[in-house]
Amino acid sequence: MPGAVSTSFNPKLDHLEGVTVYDTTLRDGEQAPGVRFTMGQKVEIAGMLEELGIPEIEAGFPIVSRDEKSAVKEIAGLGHCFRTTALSRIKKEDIDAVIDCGTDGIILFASVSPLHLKHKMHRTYEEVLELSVEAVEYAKAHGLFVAFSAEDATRTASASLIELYKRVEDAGASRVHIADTVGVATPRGMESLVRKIRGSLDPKTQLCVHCHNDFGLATANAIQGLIGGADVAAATVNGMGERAGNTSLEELVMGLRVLYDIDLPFNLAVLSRLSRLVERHAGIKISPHKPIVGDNVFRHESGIHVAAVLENPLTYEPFSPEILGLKRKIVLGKHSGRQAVQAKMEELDAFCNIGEAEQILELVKNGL
Ligand code: HCA
Repeated sequence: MPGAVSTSFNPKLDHLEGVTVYDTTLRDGEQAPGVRFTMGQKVEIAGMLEELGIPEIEAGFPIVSRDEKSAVKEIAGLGHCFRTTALSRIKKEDIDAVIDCGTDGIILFASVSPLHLKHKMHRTYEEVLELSVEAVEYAKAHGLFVAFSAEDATRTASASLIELYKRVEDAGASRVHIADTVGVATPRGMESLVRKIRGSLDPKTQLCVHCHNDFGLATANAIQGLIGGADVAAATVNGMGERAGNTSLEELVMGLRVLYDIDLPFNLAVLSRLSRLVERHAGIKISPHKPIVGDNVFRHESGIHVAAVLENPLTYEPFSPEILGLKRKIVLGKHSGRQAVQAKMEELDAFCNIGEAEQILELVKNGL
């Protein structure tokens, strides 16, 4: 990729060429405590996701409230290029709420992990299988694209998961999700689970990984799931979501692009603007060292780094800020060197000779 380091460290994996990413900022992202997007904000975020080139968005969870349902309906009616889906439990009233919204698809979710069966579903395993099949058939009969997510899949015995997936696949689900609901998967664990599930599904059934970031592994797990054979990964802008959040959209897209040279059809220059828009609307400030979009990602202070960056920025940057429509910044501070001072002066359309640069540096390092 022009403007990025060579990716020869990572193997080229041809099967990744066909993978896609979908966005769930307006559903799982908004489940971050305290976040409430207005209808206008949701429409604005959806518009920018379209500008990015996202192929699918999960627009919300219609049964949650009247406002939520109206927003999903509004977005579904805007005629965007992406596929719209909405979340639903395996309950008729939830599915009807999605149908009323006019989305293209539905994401049904249910859990068969022992913990969730006992303390959340309050059903037997067999009952959940039956209800899941009925829910898929009902949604399918209403013309929806049907995805089915096994919640808490990473704490569920793989034999139970496979049986559930086979039953919903036979009932008409076009995609099944492995949800790492509490973020306990590791990259190796996720890859091996994906391989097992992929091998037991009809090749036409799509497999999606939905990862949470409780151990900071959501992006790594999503990428490793795709490497293992998943077709789709879910993500949210800035990785926002419940608890420690979800796979971050910008990390996933740039990771696939730069580290694996996968040319997803995204307008990368939109990523940073999108991140700022969501940061503002969510009221959740992103950390300066947030990968890809944090303030410090293209700022350099250390003298050794700055000297090399001025000669060739890729010495200390994995890719150029211009790819994201951003600019690199040289920052003066206690770690600065002479060249940084001269570069800073040039940035300000001024000039200083070496002696002057040294005097300025003295002041910067030891206080004015
Ligand atoms: C949740 C449900 C879910 C569903 C994931 C998916 C999860 O707990 O809110 O759509 O595949 O993480 O299990 O977000």
